[in-house]
Amino acid sequence: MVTDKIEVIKGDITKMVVDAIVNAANTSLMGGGGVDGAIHRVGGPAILEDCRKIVARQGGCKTGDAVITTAGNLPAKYVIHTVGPIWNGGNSGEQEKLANCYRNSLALALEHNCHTIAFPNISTGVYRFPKKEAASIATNTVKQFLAGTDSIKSVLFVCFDEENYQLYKDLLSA
Ligand code: AR6
Repeated sequence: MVTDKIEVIKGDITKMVVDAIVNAANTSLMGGGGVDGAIHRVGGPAILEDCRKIVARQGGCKTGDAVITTAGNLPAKYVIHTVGPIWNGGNSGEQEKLANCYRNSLALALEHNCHTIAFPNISTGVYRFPKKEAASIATNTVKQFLAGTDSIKSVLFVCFDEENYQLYKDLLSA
């Protein structure tokens, strides 16, 4: 069952001992606040160095896309940086873009032989995506992806706030 591979945790994603943690970045890949700030702060400058190389090569990261770097001093092996959509009322393709973040991050994890992946609640902070809808998109997209591969053994949803934690708990126990 794909749901056996999905876990919800309340905590700080920088502490996760997994193959890859996902970062809710922005298109510049040059860092920011929220989870992005925490990942660069704890992971150290090696992550930004890798991001700069990616920017030099491809000029940043589009909304919904994902790129991979070292995890620097973090316990994870890699950081997958994805760019969530900024909520703009829901008629600008935000839902599909958010689903692409989860899909493209998992595809990149698979390419790099990552079997365990931790996600934050992408776009639900500074980018203001409604939390309930975001949680539903995240869980459905991950379930769909896991149904198509045996290689990914575990997906953690790491919730930082109580509201997201309860939403994910409810969705995944239903
Ligand atoms: N571990 C897990 N989740 C966290 C952590 C943490 N250490 N810190 C915050 N969160 P946000 P966004 C949660 O704003 O909405 C940045 O400046 C937080 O509670 O980090 O995608 C980027 O550079 C929320 O539920 O990301 C972009 O400019 C979730 O992470 C912009 O913010 C996402 O909140 C991206 O905005």
